[in-house]
Amino acid sequence: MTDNRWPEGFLWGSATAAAQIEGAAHEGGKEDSIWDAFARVPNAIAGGDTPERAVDHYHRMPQDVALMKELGLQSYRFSTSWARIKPGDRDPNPAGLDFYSRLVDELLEADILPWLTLYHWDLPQALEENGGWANRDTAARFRDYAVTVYEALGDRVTHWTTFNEPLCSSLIGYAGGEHAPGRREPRAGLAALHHQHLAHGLATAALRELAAEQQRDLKVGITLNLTNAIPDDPADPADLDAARRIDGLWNRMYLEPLLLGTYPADVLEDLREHRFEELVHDTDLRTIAQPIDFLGVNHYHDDNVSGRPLPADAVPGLTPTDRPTSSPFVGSEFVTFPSRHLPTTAMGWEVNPGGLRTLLVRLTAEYPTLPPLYITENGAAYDDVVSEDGRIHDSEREAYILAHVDAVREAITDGADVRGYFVWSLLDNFEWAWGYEKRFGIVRVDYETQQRTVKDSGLAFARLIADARTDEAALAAGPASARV
Ligand code: IFM
Repeated sequence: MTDNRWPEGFLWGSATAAAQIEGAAHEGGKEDSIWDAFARVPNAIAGGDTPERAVDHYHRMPQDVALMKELGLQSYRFSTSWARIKPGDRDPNPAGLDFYSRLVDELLEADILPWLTLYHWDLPQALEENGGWANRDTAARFRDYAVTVYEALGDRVTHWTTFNEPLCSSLIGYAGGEHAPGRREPRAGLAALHHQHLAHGLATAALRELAAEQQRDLKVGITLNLTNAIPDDPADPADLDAARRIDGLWNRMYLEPLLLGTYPADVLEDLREHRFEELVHDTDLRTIAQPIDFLGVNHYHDDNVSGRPLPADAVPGLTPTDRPTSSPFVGSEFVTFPSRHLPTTAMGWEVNPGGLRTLLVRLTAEYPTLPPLYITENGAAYDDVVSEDGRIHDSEREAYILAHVDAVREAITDGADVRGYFVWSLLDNFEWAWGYEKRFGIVRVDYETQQRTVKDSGLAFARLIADARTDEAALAAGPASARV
């Protein structure tokens, strides 16, 4: 580290996901994803909201890219919709590919690095009808989809993420039931977990082969949502064991196969009744543990966990709230037990920037083969108010972002190799089972008019980027020009 506070080339960006912003859910050849179908299930989504229109990014993409440029973003992390690119997982859809091709061109023209995620939870519904991620064949279908996207965009996109937060699209979607496809089948959740790992490995290998053939620069990785599982009472063996189990199920079941080529023995033991090992074929772990160029880390909050019996007001499932929440695999243990008396966001999530620093330092210490890290998501939902001056003075979100950015800087000082930070999210958007009720954007969207207004947090983030870039340029030019 130098006195400009950030390592050279540190990347500043913002992130979104296709189903959360695009809208045009049945336009341009796109067919149902599991989220379109899930939104039709009564009471699955708060307020009966759907991703049908979202924030209309499909039609407003050039203006949205102009907004990114105005904010000074160096990179934009977006996802492609499988159901738009290969509706029903059939033949490639030229209109779908064309949308992403135009997006990439627009970004490059604005000098913004496209950072592409292939899967941010929106499986084509047709594949779900064939078993979805519980069906091993879906891993091969994903590899073929990845190849289609690479063939269309690989000449211009260098940074590829296979999966975003597979925990959510496997265990929460197939065992917890709170996310699409809304299944509550523990064994299907575990099958989805393993098959998504396999899909990651197959796609990574295929992309590497194509890039090598064409002598292209390729950076490929995966994004995990990682937590610190904190025992509610560190002196209580039941709480300590609950913390071990949550850490195992939510962190190590992802990190270890991907980075070490093994599944954690203690978790397999916990899951004995589900016969997890039977899902793992001979060469799978070798396929899964392909070297990756980066690990994306999404972190919003820690999880305070306890092994004490569930109280009467517990809510089933995995979504952290301000009430105790149970997990389908940990028996009576519950998480996000709200006893730490920390401030919380509108999601009921604790605000504790030190947790991000701890997490990054822990990863660095625990995984010697860890690739460079990028914070691919961090941010906060708050109940924004539009002031009389038309502005959104979202001081809590601004403070949240700045404090977490500081925590990243501290982790770097402690030795973590973190190379970038993407704030979640560029725009207010469709927050999955919460619908449009929870706003994470640094840019407000008026859902009636689709008007965009940069919030104070967005302005602060833009200043932060500008300062970091000025310092970097000054440093490159020599000490005389350093910012005061
Ligand atoms: O909106 C989501 C995103 O899609 C995945 N990570 C967490 C965000 C906030 O819940």
